[in-house]
Amino acid sequence: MKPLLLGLLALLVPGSAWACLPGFETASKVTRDGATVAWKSEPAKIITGAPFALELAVCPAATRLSVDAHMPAHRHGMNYQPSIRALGEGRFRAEGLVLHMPGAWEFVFEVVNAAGKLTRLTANYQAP
Ligand SMILES: [Cu+2]
Repeated sequence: MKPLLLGLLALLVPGSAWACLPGFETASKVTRDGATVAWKSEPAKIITGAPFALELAVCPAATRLSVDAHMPAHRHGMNYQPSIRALGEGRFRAEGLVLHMPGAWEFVFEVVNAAGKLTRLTANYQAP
């Protein structure tokens, strides 16, 4: 196959949208209604009970993003409100997250795109 054709095929493969967000190709991701959120924690391994940060990338680039976490089975959230900073080009940094107990957590991302449409995405996370 000619290289150009291979390039066009690559554009059709889901996940190749990550070309618009370099550095997040292997990050955790969730997609819903055409919006994708990718994130990497800092430190890379989240320690239960210790604060951590998330580097986030939204595709297509969002104008606003909120990040939260809760334990659905226990009906409670985190004890601290994380702060979130827009870094431009669909990238954000959330700081001050603490998963204060082991068990099943759910990250909740709310994305607002350039047209003002809100999409709520969730991702399960098992805290050791
Ligand atoms: Cu709990």
